[in-house]
Amino acid sequence: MIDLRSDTVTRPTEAMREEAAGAAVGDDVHGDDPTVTELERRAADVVGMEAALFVPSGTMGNQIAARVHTDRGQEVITDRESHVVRYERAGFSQHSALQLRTIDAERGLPTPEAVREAYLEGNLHRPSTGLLSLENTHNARGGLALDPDRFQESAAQAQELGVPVHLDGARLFNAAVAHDVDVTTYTSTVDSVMFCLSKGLGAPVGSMLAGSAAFIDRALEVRKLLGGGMRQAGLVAAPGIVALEDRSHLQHDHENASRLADGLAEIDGLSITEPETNIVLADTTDLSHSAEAFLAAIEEEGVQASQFGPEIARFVTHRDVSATDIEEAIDAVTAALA
Ligand code: TLP
Repeated sequence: MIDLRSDTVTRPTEAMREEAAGAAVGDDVHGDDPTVTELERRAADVVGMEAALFVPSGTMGNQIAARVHTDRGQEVITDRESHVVRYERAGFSQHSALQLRTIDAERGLPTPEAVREAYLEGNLHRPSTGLLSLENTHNARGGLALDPDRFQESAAQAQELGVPVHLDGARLFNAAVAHDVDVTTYTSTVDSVMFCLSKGLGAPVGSMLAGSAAFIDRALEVRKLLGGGMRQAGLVAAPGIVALEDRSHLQHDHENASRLADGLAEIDGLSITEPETNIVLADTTDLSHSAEAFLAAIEEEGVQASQFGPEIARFVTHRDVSATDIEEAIDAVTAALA
C-alpha cells in the first residue's frame, strides 16, 4: 500500500529508534528530562524565539497559544479554511471562549487591509480582537507556501493594531524550503509559532510551541491544564531532535508531489492544482465517482489518500514515499479509473 493520506504516517527511522532507546530521561513535569529540555532549546533556536515547549500535538500547541494570547470573549481573525477552524473541534470556542472572525482570504492569508477591516477595538457592546492566527503552509488550500513579504506585512499590520499573531506552522519547514528562505523569515514577525515534528519532519510524536520566555511560562501552565504534561517524554523527544536536524528529504517530498500532480493531471476527470509543497489536491467533480468512491477505488489498487471536501481528495508526499512509489501510485490511480 502506498500511503498518501498524510505526512503524519511516516515510521521512525533507525536513527530515531536508536536515539529513543538511548535517551536520557527524567520527569518532564518536574522539568527533569534533559532530552526534552534539549529539544526545546534547539526548537527555540531554529525559529529564533526565546523559548519553546514540547507539546503532544499541533492541535494542543495552537489551543495553548490562543488561550495564552487572549481573554475570554475576544475575537480571533483567521482564514475560513484554516486548520483551527476546520479540524480542531471548535477548540478556540471550547477552551478559550473565543469568537472567530473568519475571512475568505486569497491563498489563506488575510491581507493587511482585511486585517484592518476585521479588527475590532471593542466597547460596551462589541468584542475586541485578541489574535490573528495565520497558517503556513496552508493545508486545506493545498499546502500553499505563503509569500514571505506578504506574510510579514499581514503580521506587522496586526501588531501595529496591538493584536498578537500566532502562526500555525505545522508544515513551516515545507514553506521555507519552497521559498528557499530560513524559517525565521516567517517567525521573526509573529508572537508565537507552533510547528509539528510529526508531519513533514517525520518524527513519530509531538509539536513545538515557541515564543517569548514569558509566553512559554504561561504556555506551560495551560499545557498542564489541558493534561499535556508528559513524564519521561525524552523517549519521544529524542526522535524529534533527529527530525529537526535532518530535513533534507523535504525538497524530495516537494518534487514527488509535483511529479504526482503531473501524472494525475493526465487522468480524465481529475482536476489537479499545481502543488507548491507536499500536498496535492484532486478535484473529482468531473469524475463519474464521488470523492469517496474515488478513494475507495484507488485503495483497491493500493493507494491511500484522504477526503478533504465533498469532491476533493488530498494526497500528501512524505519521507516514506520514494520517486518509484509515486510512479506506481500514478499507475494505480490510472488503473482505478480505467
Ligand atoms: N493536520 C492533519 C489533519 O488534522 C487534517 C493532516 O493530516 O494534515 N495545523 C495544521 C495546519 C495541520 O495540518 C494539522 C494536522 C494540525 C495543525 C494539528 O496537528 P496534530 O494532528 O498534531 O494535532
